[in-house]
Amino acid sequence: DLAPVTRALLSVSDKTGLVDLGRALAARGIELLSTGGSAKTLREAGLAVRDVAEVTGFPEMMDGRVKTLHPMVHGGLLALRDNDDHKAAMQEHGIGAIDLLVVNLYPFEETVAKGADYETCIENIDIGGPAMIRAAAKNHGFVNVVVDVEDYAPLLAELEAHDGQTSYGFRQRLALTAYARTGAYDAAVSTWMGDALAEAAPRRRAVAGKLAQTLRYGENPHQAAAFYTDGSLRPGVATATQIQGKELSYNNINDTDAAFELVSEFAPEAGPACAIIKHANPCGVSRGETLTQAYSRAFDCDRTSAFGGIIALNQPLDGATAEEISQIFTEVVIAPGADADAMSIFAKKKNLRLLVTEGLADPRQAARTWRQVSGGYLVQDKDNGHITADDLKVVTKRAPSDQEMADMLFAWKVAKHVKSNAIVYVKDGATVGVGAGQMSRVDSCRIAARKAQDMAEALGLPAPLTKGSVVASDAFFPFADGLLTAAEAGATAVIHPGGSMRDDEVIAAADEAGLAMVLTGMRHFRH
Ligand code: 93A
Repeated sequence: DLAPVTRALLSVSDKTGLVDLGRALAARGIELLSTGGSAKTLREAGLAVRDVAEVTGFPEMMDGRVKTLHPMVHGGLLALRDNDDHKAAMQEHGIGAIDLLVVNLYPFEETVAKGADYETCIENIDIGGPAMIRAAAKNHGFVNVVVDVEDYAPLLAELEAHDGQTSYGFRQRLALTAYARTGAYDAAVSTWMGDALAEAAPRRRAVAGKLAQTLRYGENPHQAAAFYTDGSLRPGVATATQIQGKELSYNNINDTDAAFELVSEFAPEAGPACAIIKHANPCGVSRGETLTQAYSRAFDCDRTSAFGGIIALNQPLDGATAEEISQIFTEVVIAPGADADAMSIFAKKKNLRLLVTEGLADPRQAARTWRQVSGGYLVQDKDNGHITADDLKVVTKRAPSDQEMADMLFAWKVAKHVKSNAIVYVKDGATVGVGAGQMSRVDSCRIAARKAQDMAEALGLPAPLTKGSVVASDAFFPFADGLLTAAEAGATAVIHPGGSMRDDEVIAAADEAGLAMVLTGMRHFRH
């Protein structure tokens, strides 16, 4: 199943490693064909190259839109070397076989990420490149196709190992990579067009992704896993720089994303904020006078769960906060920067992963989320819903105080990031109890209150911090029971969407208990 490589076509936008590759191929006596810019680069390095234009008998034309789209090229890639008809056709038309294709495509994804205009993006849709890649990959029985600079070295090693030939298994793997690339490329085009046309219905889009990291395993050690990025340059776990620590795991990436998206709700201009995440749910979120205080107050919400958690900060990490964080075991810290003090303190904690981003995520930015179900995908707009104090409707006899109002808006932002049924108690800009992921709302109310009680005992406080707190619920209270549980825990004000059949009953119970209640008219389910 070994096949020799005697003629190669090189046509690359990213010229990284091109000259070295060309030189190594030429040293094996492999003839080099190439397109305009690639040929120029090779020639300037002193290599002998034949222009594709010479092979096709047509100049590259129409600003390069048509350069390799020709039977002399595609015949050379697609001809079956062991088929008499194909051999006769090659003979008759003077088509030479091309055994190796090296292509990387016009940088469409990068052009989109840079925010280029519509025409520029269109011009960066590569046509000839994917056509050749698909042809060569189809004919992997004989032809090698390389679409990634990372595969240059393995290709040369393969040629070396087999005296200028490649094995069938090797060519198959190259073909698989090639189709993954062309598939992702067209998906990126489709995603971009969907955005450009503000096409609300996601049904006309394909999923785009680029393999960023092969993970050690998935959610559990027996599950293989990988991380794909979508080419967006937005601040977040996918674009962050890792300063130190082991490779991120599947669960780390998921939780770090949750932590960073949550802390990004809090504009740095409004003061420091910290979110601590466990299993994609916050176990403490707080504002503070300082970053250290924001962290400590977040930690005090649920010290037990915070162990081994993921911490996100909305301002650059400083030395004092790094020192405080170092007191317990933490998996990941993500922040929009870290100063020298912080880095030297963390350097002693080899296992702690530190990620820095360039700024925060924009929680209002439009985006899509994907979820897999058996047999398909669910696609929806990202929940970038947002409310201000003006959107709230006070429905109780008592109106909330300014402090209650500020805390309710804080609690509401946190609740959006808690798995449903979400219940979040907040006092003075810090969560004091979080109930997440329960099948009944009243259980989330009870669990959050119970955890606050436990923390009060652990910290030696006279009363749980839920006393005098406000409470947010991600969806309406279907009955008064959840509300009454919150009142019993000491909550004095409640924020929720409203809209239940029994709203009147729930409002009456709030009035009875002396609570202030506001309705948002917006739900934040998160499953
Ligand atoms: O404009 S194209 O779609 N038309 C073509 O016929 C064609 N052939 C190769 N783009 C085409 N290519 C692409 O040109 C390759 O995929 C590669 O990205 C680029 C290399 O051009 P150059 O060698 O001139 O820098």
